[in-house]
Amino acid sequence: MLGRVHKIESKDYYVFSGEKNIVRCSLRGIFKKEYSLKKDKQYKLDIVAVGDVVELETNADGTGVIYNIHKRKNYLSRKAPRIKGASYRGERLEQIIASNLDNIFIVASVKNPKFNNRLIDRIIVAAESSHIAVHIIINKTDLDKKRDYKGWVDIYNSLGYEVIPTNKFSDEGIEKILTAAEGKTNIFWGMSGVGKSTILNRVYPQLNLKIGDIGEKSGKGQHTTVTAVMNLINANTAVIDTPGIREIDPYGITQENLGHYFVEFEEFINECRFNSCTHNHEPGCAVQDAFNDNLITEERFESYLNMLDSIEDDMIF
Ligand SMILES: Nc1nc2c(ncn2[C@@H]2O[C@H](COP(=O)(O)OP(=O)(O)OP(=O)(O)O)[C@@H](O)[C@H]2O)c(=O)[nH]1
Ligand SMILES: [Mg+2]
Ligand SMILES: [Zn+2]
Repeated sequence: MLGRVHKIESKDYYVFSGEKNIVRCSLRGIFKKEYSLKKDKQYKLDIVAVGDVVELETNADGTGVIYNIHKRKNYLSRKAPRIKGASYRGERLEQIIASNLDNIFIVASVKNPKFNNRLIDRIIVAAESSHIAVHIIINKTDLDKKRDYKGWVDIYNSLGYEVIPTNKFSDEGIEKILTAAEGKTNIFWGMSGVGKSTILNRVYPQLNLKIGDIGEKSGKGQHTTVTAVMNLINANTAVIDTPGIREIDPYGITQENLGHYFVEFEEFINECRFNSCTHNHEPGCAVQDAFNDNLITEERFESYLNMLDSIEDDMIF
């Protein structure tokens, strides 16, 4: 039987078999065995990810066993936080967030938590490098009476990304999300507390996802959503709600290839004098020229340099 992974809770894999039916599965032992054998050269943290297409057989008691995992069309990932993912050489493993994705809705809020364009740009890099179509939701517009967020709408629109302003007190943007998401697998990702679950509940009231409390003391966001969960809206449409993140280092991005995931650099990159140009200090850099000519915004160029600076050496592939 074919299925698609709905959510993972420690060793339990919940799998959609059909649109309405969820089977609690375990993983056939062979996977775990192969996995631990490879431990020393292990790159990835997870064997199975939310969104995976799997083959399962069911037991008499209604539970199931996953015996095959189909090759992923693509997946979204990041470097695992150091403590959890550190292997014996202290490298960071790849943490897979979800697989087989068409769209990502990057959710940010104008305030509470503060708008963070660097985080958006990091998620864009992760998405672009995995060939996932980017949409940006700017939520909590009710908290920005001066409408300062519109500058960001212009910046991201000019890059070709759809930007959807929303707030929980109006229907603005709901229809746009519904339309873009229809017939696709969609993941919602962003900082904790920006309103991912709130938005999903408004677009698909049947989901009834848990929402964070207002008036939390720290203002830090307390991770109301704790694991990624894929829900089916209809036979062809799936949405994945995710736990909020504080930071993201995209996996597998090097200083030399980072520029390729900043879409507005693309037309200049081939004009750089050096093939390995990182568009930072090198002479004859067409990207820096473009920035100086105001063809690339300061916001994005700074974000690029910030990211370039934070890239550490990946494992050798
Ligand atoms: N003022 C305002 N508050 C909002 C809006 N949308 C959501 N909130 C509030 O923001 C808080 C967090 O909302 P959630 O939907 O739980 O946020 P989340 O992104 O799912 O958070 P995590 O699950 O922790 O990642 C809740 O108190 C919501 O009521 C909005 O448009 N305006
Ligand atoms: Mg949530
Ligand atoms: Zn360059």
